Amino acid sequence: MGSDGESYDVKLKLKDSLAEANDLSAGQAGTISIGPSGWVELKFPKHKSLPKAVLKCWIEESFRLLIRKKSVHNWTAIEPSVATWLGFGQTPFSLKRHFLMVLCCALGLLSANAAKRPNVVFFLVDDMGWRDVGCFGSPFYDTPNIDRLAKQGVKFTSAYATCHVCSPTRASIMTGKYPGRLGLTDWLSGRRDFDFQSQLSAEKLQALPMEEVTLAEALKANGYRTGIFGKWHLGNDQAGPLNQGFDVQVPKWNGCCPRGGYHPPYKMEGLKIEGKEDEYLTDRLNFMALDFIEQAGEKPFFLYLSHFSVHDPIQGRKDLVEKYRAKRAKLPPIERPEFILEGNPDDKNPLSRKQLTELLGKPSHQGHKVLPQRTIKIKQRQDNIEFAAMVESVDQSLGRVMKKLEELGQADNTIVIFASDNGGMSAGNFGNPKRVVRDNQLDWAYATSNLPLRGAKGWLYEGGVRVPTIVKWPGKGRAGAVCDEPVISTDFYPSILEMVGLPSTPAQHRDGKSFAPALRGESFDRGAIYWHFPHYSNHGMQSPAGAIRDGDYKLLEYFENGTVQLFNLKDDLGEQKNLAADEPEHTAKLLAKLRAWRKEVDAKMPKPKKDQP
Ligand SMILES: [Ca+2]
Repeated sequence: MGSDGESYDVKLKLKDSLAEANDLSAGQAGTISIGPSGWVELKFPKHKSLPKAVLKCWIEESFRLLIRKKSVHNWTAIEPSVATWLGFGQTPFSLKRHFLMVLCCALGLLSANAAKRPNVVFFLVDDMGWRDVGCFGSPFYDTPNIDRLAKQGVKFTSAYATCHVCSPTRASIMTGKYPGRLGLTDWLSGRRDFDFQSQLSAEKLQALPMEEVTLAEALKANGYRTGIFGKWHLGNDQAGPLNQGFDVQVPKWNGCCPRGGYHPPYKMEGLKIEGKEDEYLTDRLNFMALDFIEQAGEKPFFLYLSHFSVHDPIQGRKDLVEKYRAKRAKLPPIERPEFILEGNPDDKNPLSRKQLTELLGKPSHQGHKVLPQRTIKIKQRQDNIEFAAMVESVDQSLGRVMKKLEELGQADNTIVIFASDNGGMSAGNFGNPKRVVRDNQLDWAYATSNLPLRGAKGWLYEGGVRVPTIVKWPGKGRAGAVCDEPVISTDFYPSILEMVGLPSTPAQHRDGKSFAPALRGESFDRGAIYWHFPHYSNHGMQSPAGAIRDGDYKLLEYFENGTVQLFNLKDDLGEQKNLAADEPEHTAKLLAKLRAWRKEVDAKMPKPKKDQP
């Protein structure tokens, strides 16, 4: 099958509007030949520019591949069964992969003499807060290697995650699209509904759709060897990373958190354990990622080192825990309280900061659980020795990667991105509203403090969404520079394409904007950015909400009762002074802009309870 040596016409059918908009060669015919070995060859003798256009079409929009034998008039759409006949494979998943391979082959002929593209290391830390890094102002955690990277690259001080929990941000990194547009708006599989809610959670996807051309697929299509080490959290089974552009996945585990914790046995397939007593998951993933770098050979590589750390369970490596036990003992006394109270900003009678402070001392608001009027406690100090040890082991991992790149002579040809997927876990996880955290479990339930930012992982305040980010672009980007212009997770996709010298694919990464100009030191204006979380969070009892940041201002709109908050981040980074009543025109303008954006992306909203059966 597929080895008859005949030639076929082939063309791509695209959505008409997009083809016109991008002036692509949609509808042009080429030939596809199937050699004796079953290998597929794509030729376009009459349209020499088409292979590039084909690749662009495929990346930018869903397509149908149409074929016909040279002697037959009618076109036929390739269906899975026909794909088998052509030697493509049997499922839509493999059709996607094999078609990509064909295009690689075709493009490879054109670019065989091109210089090797730069490698890309995307070093993603889970749940690392904006203040959890030395060069971002941590008073307690030691991160010499991350700090060194900041001296070699650009430190983004207003970088944001597209969501305050894991999966949606990861989906944005992989697609360049907002979670609201994708419909993947909560962590997978998401929080279930509880009685305290006045609304029901919006519908949401449970996996990254296969038709998205992920960042990994875009790089793989251009000759990259691709590997994910650590957390995926964008779908199980066939929705795993091996069907979304990655050649290598370690471990074979798509869940949110390390299944067996950070100490062996890890209970995840594909991790080598050498049986040392001090074996530690972050180190193990790191060593296996170093092997991947070594094995890349002549090909450029894309290493997505997506550590499970510093997500809970909060379990540090033992030697580092002892280091921080000693360091904490020498800390001067911290003047502020260990916790403050936060309520639901959308409460019909929202509690003021003064009231919350008074309630903190009342018997009714003691303990660590969901307290009256949906209040919870948020940690205000960085003094958790288990968490500090987790942070430093991640830092050591980055240091080993940089050392390996130096050893292999690849440091000057490797782009390194350091980022986090959401803010620090300074609020406990009350996914089960009946959970009670005992006093001797506080270090496991409250990881860190995001001060001076308000809120925590799970909140739309800055503490939930502002994250540390550093980008090193050797030879092209600035070294030791600071950029305070906002950027967000959708921007990595087009930025990486530009940095490695590939054309942008705006229909795919349509919510992203390349920040390469900012790296070069050119003027850069990101424009407004948006958040959409039509669910109840695990890390607080606040109302579902959306938000917009535009210039210095940030507006939050809550969906239970319609409360709006407006903050000027330039003057009020801690989001304490709500300007909504003082600046009604500005508030109305941003609110209209946020709502127009929701309409444009067709964002799903929470459902009222009364409409449910
Ligand atoms: Ca996370």
